[in-house]
Amino acid sequence: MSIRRRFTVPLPDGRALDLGARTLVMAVVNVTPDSFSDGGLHFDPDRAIAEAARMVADGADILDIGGESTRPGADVLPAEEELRRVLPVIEGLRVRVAVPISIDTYKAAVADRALDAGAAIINDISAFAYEPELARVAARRGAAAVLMHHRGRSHAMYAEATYRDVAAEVAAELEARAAVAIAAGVPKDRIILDPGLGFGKRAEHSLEALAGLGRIAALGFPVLSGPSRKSFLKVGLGDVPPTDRAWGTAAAVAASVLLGAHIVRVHDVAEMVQVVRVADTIAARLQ
Ligand code: HH2
Repeated sequence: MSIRRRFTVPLPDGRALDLGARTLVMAVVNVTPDSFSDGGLHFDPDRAIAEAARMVADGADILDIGGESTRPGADVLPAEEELRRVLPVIEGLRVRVAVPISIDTYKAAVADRALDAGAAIINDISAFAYEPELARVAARRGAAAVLMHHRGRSHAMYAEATYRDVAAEVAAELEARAAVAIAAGVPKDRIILDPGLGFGKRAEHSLEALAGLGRIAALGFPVLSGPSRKSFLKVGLGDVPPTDRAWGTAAAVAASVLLGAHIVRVHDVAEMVQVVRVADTIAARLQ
């Protein structure tokens, strides 16, 4: 027996994400000079395209393209600059890779143009809270939507990080965001929920949100987990830099799969593909 429900999430291009049979790996492609984990590495579009193509060869099922860093204290980027970063990468990848492309943005204008360029999934760290218009873009365009839990904004990451029961509160707030998306016209079967590890959460909160992933899965939507290289891993690893957190990420990815995640969002694709393949074989045998 598997712990996971199966879902088919339709995409605007007629394809669908088949979720639950095996864990899908979403690869992080940050076209930014300042991301916390890999800042500047793929800032040049040609390098970003080459790196993303390599991630697909390594087993990525989805490419998540982001042009604005969400790290604590990061500057808000004008939509035009974000588009200047992400559009050439999406356009280049659409003709090079077969996997669905996701746009990591909270801006309606960016998502709309990214969908024109070939993206099929909107990944919003604010779950349509920063720009409510984004929900209407998702509805109109038939995009799949990842709604991530967050409190506050990235420049004040911990201002609202007070919880009594992290898993219950995160699940309740995500359920409310899903209701907002559905009210705006996004079909329920296109919505994926994410606990937002590290967002509006201190390390202890992220660990509790991850351990309580089942509470989110119980809401009846597919679940995405994004623990990759995040600072909450320092609770176990000590103060090592993000690029030295691959093994810690592996533990959190395996835990995510065993707790019911359908998709994991990661930087180290080849390594984490191995992790999810093995975790899947165990998850399939959970009683
Ligand atoms: N984490 C980050 C960005 N986007 N989206 C979802 N759905 N879930 C996440 O956990 C998530 C996300 C932060 O990681 P990264 O993209 O590597 O860093 P930065 O925001 O600094 O570019």
